Amino acid sequence: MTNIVYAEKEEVAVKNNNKQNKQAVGSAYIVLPAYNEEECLHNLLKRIASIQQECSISLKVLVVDDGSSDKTASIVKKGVQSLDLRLISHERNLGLGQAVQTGIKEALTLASEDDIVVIMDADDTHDVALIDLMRAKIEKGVDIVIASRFVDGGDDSSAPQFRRFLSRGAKFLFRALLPLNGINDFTSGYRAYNVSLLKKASLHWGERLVEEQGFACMVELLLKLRHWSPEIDEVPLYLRYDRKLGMSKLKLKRTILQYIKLALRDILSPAPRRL
Ligand SMILES: Nc1nc2c(ncn2[C@@H]2O[C@H](COP(=O)(O)OP(=O)(O)O)[C@@H](O)[C@H]2O)c(=O)[nH]1
Ligand SMILES: [Mg+2]
Repeated sequence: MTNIVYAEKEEVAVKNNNKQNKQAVGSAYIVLPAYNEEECLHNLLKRIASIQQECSISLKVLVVDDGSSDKTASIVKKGVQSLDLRLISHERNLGLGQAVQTGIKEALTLASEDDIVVIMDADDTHDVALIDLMRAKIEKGVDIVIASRFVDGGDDSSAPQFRRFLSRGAKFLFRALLPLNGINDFTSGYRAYNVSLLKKASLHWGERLVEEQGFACMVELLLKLRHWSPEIDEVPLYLRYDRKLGMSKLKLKRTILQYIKLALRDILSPAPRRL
C-alpha cells in the first residue's frame, strides 16, 4: 500500500518565464528514495530549497519513504521553507527498486512531456547544483543525464574503499558486456531523465519497469531504457560521502550477485523490449 501526504507548506513554484524555446524544461520532479534518512534528509531538502530561486525551472520533490522506522516521514510532513514537497509512504520496507518504481510512477502522473525526472540519493551526498546542468543538457536533446564519478571533474575519494571497488567493477563489467557506448558510470544513483522517454518505457513495461529490489535497479533501468535508443550524457559528480551521517545501505555481496545476474540475463535474452 502506498499513501501520499502533502507537506504542510504551500507550493511556491518558481515560474519559468522563458518558454519561447519549445524544448524548454518546465519542472524537475526530484524523486528521493529514502530509508531511515532522518540524519541527512533535512539538510538535502534545505539545499534543494536554497537553489530554487537561481534555478530556471520549478522544483518539485517527491520523497518515497520506504517503511522507515525513524523520523524520515515527519521531516517531510513538516516541510522545508517554500519547497514543493510530497511524501509517498510504503507501509513496509520494499527495497530501493520498489521505491524508485513508486517515485517514477508518481512523477509521471504529475509531469508533462516537457518536464524532467531527477532521481538522487536522500543521504545528502549529491550536489544539487547539477540539477540545472542536467536540465540544460536535456533541453539540448539529451534523454538521460548521468551524474558520473568517472569523468573529468568527478570524484568519489570520500567513499569507502568497498563502494569504490564495487562501482568500478560494475563499470568494467557493463562496459565490456553491454552495448551502451560512452557511459562510464552505470551505477550512479543520481540521474535526470526526459519525461517522454520514461513515459514510453513505463507504458511498455508497466509495473515491471523496475524489477530489481536492490541497488542493481539503477543499472536495470538504464538497460531497459536503452531499447528506445536514448541519447545519454554524463556530468561530473563530486561525491560528498563525507556529508553522509548514517551507514551505507548497500549490501556488497548481494549487489555483486545482482549485477552479474542482470548482465547475464541481458546477454542471454537480447530481444529488444521483451516482456
Ligand atoms: N526506499 C528505499 N531506499 C533505500 C533503501 N535502501 C537504501 N535506500 C536509499 O537509496 C539511496 C542509496 O543508499 P545509500 O545508503 O545512500 O547508498 P550509498 O550512498 O550508495 O552507499 C539512499 O537515498 C537510501 O535512503 C531501501 O530499502 N528502500
Ligand atoms: Mg548515497
